[in-house]
Amino acid sequence: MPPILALLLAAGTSLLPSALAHSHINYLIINGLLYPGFDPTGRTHNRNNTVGWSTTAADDGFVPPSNYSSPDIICHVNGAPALAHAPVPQGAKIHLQWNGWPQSHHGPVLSYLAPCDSTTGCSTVNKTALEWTKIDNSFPALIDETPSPPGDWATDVLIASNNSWQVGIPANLAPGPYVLRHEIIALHYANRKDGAQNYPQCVNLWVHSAEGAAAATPTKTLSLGAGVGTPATRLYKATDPGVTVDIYTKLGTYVIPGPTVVAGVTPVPLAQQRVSSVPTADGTALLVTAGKTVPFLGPTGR
Ligand SMILES: *[C@@H]1O[C@H](CO)[C@@H](O)[C@H](O)[C@H]1NC(C)=O
Ligand SMILES: *[C@@H]1O[C@H](CO)[C@@H](O)[C@H](O)[C@H]1NC(C)=O
Ligand SMILES: *[C@@H]1O[C@H](CO)[C@@H](O)[C@H](O)[C@H]1NC(C)=O
Ligand SMILES: *[C@@H]1O[C@H](CO)[C@@H](O)[C@H](O)[C@H]1NC(C)=O
Ligand SMILES: [Cu+2]
Repeated sequence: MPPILALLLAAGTSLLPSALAHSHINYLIINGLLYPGFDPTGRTHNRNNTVGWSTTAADDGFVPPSNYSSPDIICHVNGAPALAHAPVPQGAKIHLQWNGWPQSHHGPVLSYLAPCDSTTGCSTVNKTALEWTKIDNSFPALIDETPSPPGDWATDVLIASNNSWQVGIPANLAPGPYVLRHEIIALHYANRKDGAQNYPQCVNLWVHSAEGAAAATPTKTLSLGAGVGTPATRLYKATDPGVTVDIYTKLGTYVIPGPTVVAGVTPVPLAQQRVSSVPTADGTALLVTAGKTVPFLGPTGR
């Protein structure tokens, strides 16, 4: 970015069109199959197949550090569970398609999982009781400050990947229903008081065992039972070094907010993020009816 642009940003001008455009997850792709996310800007949803949690963030906006202990940080403003779950084999990569991302909004890309009850799934879950374990922190979030700050961040990789991010589901993750909390923290105003911007997005998954050649070699199962993770309202503090940075000065290093990635899990490396992923068909989402998971076979209506 030219220094003059950085100065304008640092000075807080909102003349840049990109500063107005925020985003949400449009859809996910798992092994070529598309599952719809939730569009908060007004699209009508068939809730039977939408796997993205609903929110009232109609401006596609963010949650500020002053609200890090508010339930809004869990799954965005007034986040409420999706009815459907996207089925996903252990070890699969999930392609999360954002509806664009502004270049100015540099920052880390984070992903967490929280387990739900294995019979009732995630559609009726109490979001404040969810306990989150980090499975991806886009390390290194700050990729390159040369020739000058702010340089390239994980978000620049996301933009270069057609505004998408690949999240790996651990091959040894215990099968069952999970909420995936995927989040971008934009740092373009983090040099101001309460200036960082968190964009959390939640989707329901139902993890099942991989089959055939993709099956995991026997290894210790990753069980995210009670007490393993952290409630989202305790993930971050407004004083965290990773949310009080001035990205227009040379940082050298950057401390990614939140807990560390759970032991034994390797996030999809940055070098493998830049893949094109165009869906081949619509996926069949899973609903829980009378305590049983059933495929939703209706039209998906993206
Ligand atoms: C959603 O599923 C419920 C329960 O199976 C069904 O009654 C309803 O018609 C479905 N809605 C749509 C739009 O398919
Ligand atoms: C932060 O939370 C307060 C209290 O719930 C709310 O009024 C305000 O709109 C929130 N701010 C943002 C930017 O979401
Ligand atoms: C939801 O979970 C929170 C935290 O565990 C708990 O305090 C609250 O009572 C629960 N709400 C309901 C309706 O169960
Ligand atoms: C890029 O993303 C758009 C949706 O935002 C999608 O329609 C298009 O197919 C994607 N292209 C590639 C090459 O992945
Ligand atoms: Cu924005």
